[in-house]
Amino acid sequence: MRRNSVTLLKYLVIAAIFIIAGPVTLKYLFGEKSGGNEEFVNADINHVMPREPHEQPKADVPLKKIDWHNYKNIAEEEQRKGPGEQGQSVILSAEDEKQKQDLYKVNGFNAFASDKISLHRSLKDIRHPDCKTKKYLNKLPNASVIVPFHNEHWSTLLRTAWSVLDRSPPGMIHEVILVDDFSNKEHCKKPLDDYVKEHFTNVKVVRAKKREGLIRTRLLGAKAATGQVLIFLDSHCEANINWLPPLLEPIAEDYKTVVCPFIDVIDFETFAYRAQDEGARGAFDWEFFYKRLPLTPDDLKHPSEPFKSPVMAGGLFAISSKWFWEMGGYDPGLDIWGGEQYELSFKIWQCGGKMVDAPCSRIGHIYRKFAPFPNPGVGDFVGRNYRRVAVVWMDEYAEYLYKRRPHYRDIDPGDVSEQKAIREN
Ligand SMILES: [Mn+2]
Repeated sequence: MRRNSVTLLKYLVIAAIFIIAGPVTLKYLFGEKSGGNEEFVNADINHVMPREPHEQPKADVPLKKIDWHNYKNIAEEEQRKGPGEQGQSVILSAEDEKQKQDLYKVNGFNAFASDKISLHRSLKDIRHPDCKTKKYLNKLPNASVIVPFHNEHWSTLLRTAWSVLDRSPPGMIHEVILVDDFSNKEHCKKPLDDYVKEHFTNVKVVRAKKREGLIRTRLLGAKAATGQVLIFLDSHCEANINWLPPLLEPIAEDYKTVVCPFIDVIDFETFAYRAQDEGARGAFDWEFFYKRLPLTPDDLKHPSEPFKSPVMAGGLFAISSKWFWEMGGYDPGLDIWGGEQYELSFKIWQCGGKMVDAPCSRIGHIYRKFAPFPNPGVGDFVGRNYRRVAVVWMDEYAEYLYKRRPHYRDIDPGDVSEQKAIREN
């Protein structure tokens, strides 16, 4: 029990630093518009970078908010019937059950069941009721959606793209970029190019020339993107009703705000869609395992309002392109995967930005039953990433990490001078 209270104390210290680092967030908490949204007003789809933030909106022009719901689309989706429609489970026949194993093995989820479901399947609207009447700024930035993948299953990858396009206001998705991390499944190659060419106008496939890992694959997508906001998604997601405006509005108000959606659960076996919970703040323990902490009493008073969260889960978030690149993107010295969510989170708030979770933006994600890919076989790359993050961003708090994982002290983090320079500036 004593250990628990010590741990709690440590979290509180981190929280205190967060609050000191981001006093500007208080303004947001009280619903005041922080200005600066002018930078996106009159954004046209080819205008890549937002205007300079020093151009403030004229005080006498009120910001107009509108209802972005596409009611025609919602009504059509409510009529849909078939396997998995309305976010329901798929029931496989006894014959199908015998056939599902091969696809299960290479995906870590029931891809055979996914193939029974339409690429345009409907989901149930499980948002908080307040979200259904919420209005957002009438001018919002456009977004490039970046979907890194390695050997993703055909129907789950395409359903990710379709759900994004089907449930977004026209023109707000500047592009969807499918970033192929050197897949070797046949369908990920020419068949994917052909499908994209035939069915989409604003989806493109970008390919790595060798296996890069998740972090560098995301960077590859970000470099190819020309939208004002970058939205990173996993390759087996389904965006739910009106998911996009709640992600974009906090960024329109302050380009240094990074926004995460609520991540719902798509069942790895049945593809049923359900809530994970109704929100939590991101955190970590001193072995760098991601943790979720309860919302504050104040957050609970406004269940449809974005709330501050100091650490992102990592896979799904929206960030202005301007802010992402001002911070140098991800540390390119991080290898494959692991620790990048901490690196970016620490960087965001230590460099004067903030992070919020938007409860009205919900995106389903398939949490796999097991990891189907072999270990890359390049040693403890996760440990090295953690060591790098600790050396650059954690000062004396790195000691808590080393206390639990003493061997991190001896890992060579490589050259971190560039990352330290980003922190200094
Ligand atoms: Mn995933």
